[in-house]
Amino acid sequence: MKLLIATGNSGKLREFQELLGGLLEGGKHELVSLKDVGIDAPEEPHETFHENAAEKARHAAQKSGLWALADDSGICVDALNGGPGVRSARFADTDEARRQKLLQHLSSFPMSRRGAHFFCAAALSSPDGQKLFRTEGRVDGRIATAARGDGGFGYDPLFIPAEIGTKTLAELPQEEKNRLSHRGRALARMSPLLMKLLHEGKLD
Ligand code: ITT
Repeated sequence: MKLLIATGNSGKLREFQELLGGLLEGGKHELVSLKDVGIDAPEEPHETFHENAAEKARHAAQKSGLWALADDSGICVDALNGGPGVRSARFADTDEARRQKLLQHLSSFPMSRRGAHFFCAAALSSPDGQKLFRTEGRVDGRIATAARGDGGFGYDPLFIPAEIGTKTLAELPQEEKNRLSHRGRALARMSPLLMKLLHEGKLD
């Protein structure tokens, strides 16, 4: 059985593969990417993470004829009224430019006013797009005053998880990020369904 991981973001794809690795052990399952099946990532026209995640999963499933798993995620900063939030990818053109822009917006804010969270809406669609399963996850923390660390991707060098306290997500080993991240939590909630799908080939 093949499961399509419907993302055009290589950092996310790597994390999906790591997070789903355990579920796939011992079975005849295969994770395939959008690149493998030659499908482009769809637009993200909606105002909520859940609607965008559903759109991405359905689009990829219907185009490929496979079950497809997608996420829509982003960083929500208290001092920016939850922004860039669902527009995190569109905040600037590159990861580096997005991090610089966020640091600039918060330059006058002390640590006590740099609260933020990462949010992930995950969606799993049946090949015909008729069945859709959704979960979500979040991790709370603060925005650092400068980028630190080489791990992860995107906004990770700026985000200090509350339960860690000092290091950014990009300074943690990848397994540690996966354990506490918004994506790790959303997929942990999806995993009973994924287990059933991968072992029985369908979901009711
Ligand atoms: P797909 O839609 O193809 O999956 P995308 O990068 O466009 O890829 P999103 O629309 O969900 O994905 O945008 C997410 C944005 O939030 C993007 O800028 C990411 O870098 C950032 N982001 C999401 N999860 C993150 C994480 O775990 N660590 C760092 N940044 C993250």
